[in-house]
Amino acid sequence: MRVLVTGAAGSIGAVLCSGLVDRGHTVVGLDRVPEPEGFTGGWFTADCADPDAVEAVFVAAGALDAVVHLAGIPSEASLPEELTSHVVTTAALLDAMVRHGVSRMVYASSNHAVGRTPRDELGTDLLGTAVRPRPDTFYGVSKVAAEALLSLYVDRYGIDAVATRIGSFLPQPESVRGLSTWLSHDDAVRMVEASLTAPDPGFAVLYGVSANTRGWWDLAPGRALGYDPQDDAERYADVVQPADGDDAEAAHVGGPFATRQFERPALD
Ligand code: 15L
Repeated sequence: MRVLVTGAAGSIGAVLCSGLVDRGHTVVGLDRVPEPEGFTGGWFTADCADPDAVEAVFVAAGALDAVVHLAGIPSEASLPEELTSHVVTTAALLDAMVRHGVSRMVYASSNHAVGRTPRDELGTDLLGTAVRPRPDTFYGVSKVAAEALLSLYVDRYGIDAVATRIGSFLPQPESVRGLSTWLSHDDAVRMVEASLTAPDPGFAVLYGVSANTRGWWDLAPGRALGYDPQDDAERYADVVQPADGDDAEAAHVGGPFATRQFERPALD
């Protein structure tokens, strides 16, 4: 497939671009920063929040099969900043996709779309995707809103869109919470390739985590699309050091984002 990857210079982007190329796909990178050294494939430097710039990228890029949209602030900021970073960028890309006949988006949503879900409400159950959106931050709110936008465009225009609610994307888990939330690099590539190639997903949501023994999220929606995670954070359990904040982080699935330190007015 010929895939436009936004946020291609970021930590997830770099891993996915090389992983998709290794699997035989052609990758076109898009980021606000210039092409990283060693990148193989086309590159565009532009801001996805600028619809004219996005349109120019689609014109210059030529035929695309799909967009993998990773670009966006990966942490908490004010509500307007988050909405621009996640919702406006998604809208600009979706509009360009409709104009240019690109029929699939794989979207980097986040576990923080449901991060305010209390762990004690789950008991021993896994958290599925047919649950109330329960964001823990303005970051999480904007991910929920971006997912809603995908749903609208799937219904209006018949495109396919897979929202991947990513856990903790790291080379290896670094905290006790991470033993539940880790997404390995290799599983991230597996997840995105499955989301790109699953036949007719329509609008779908999956949890982007590895097959962690201590996982909290239901992997069945991902497996239904062909995402077959192979890694398990448990193999790092002996090297992860307990920390003071572990109990506070364990109260909600969003961990630190659901703690009081993130509480602030929306427009500050
Ligand atoms: C995310 O979605 C964030 O982008 C990242 O900064 C981490 O907070 C990660 O989730 C996580 O929950 O570990």
